[in-house]
Amino acid sequence: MQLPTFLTVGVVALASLMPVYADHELRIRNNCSFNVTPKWKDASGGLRSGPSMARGTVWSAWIPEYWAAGRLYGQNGACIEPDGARCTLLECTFNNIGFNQCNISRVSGFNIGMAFNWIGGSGCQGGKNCNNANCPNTVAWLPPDSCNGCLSQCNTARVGMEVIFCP
Ligand SMILES: *[C@@H]1O[C@H](CO)[C@@H](O)[C@H](O)[C@H]1NC(C)=O
Ligand SMILES: CC(=O)N[C@H]1CO[C@H](CO)[C@@H](O)[C@@H]1O
Repeated sequence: MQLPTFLTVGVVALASLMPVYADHELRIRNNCSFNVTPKWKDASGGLRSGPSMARGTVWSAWIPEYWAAGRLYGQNGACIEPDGARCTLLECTFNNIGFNQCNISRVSGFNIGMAFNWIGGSGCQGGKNCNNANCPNTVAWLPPDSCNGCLSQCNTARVGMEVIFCP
C-alpha cells in the first residue's frame, strides 16, 4: 500500500523528533606508524567509515544501543569490504540494553594489532589486547573456533568503548 505523501512526511518528521535513545561512544586511537581508516557495520546496516587517521590521532563515532552483530576493523588496504575479511576484527553484541559483549577476533585474519577497553561503566570485565598475529585465545577468538575467556562483558547501558590500533 502506498501511503499518502502528507502522511509519510508526518511519520518521518515524528521519527526525527524522537530522542536518540542510548548511544555508545566508540573512541578510536591510531597508534600505528601508518594511516588507518576505521570501518564498522552491524547485522542490518551498510558499512560506515571514519576518516583516515594519522598516528597518534583519536576520533569518536557513536553507535546505537542494540548494536547486534557489530564489527569494526582498521582498514590499511588489507581488508576486504564490507565484512573486513583478512583483518583483525572487534565483534560486539548489544542485543539488550545494558548487556554488552565484545571480543577481538582473528577468525577472518590479522592485519594490525588491536586493543579494546570499556570506558567507565560499572563492574565491567577487563579489556583485551591482541597486539600480534599470534596472540592467544585468552585475548582473541582464534580460528577455527577457539576462545578461552576472550569475551569481555560490561552490563552498563551507554558504556563507551576505546579501540587502539597497534597497541
Ligand atoms: C604505541 O605503540 C608503541 C610501539 O610503537 C608502544 O610502545 C606503545 O605502548 C603504544 N601505545 C599505546 C597507547 O598502545
Ligand atoms: C559477542 C560477539 O560478537 N562475539 C563474537 C566473537 O568472535 C567470534 C568469532 O569471530 C564470533 O563468532 C562471535 O560472534
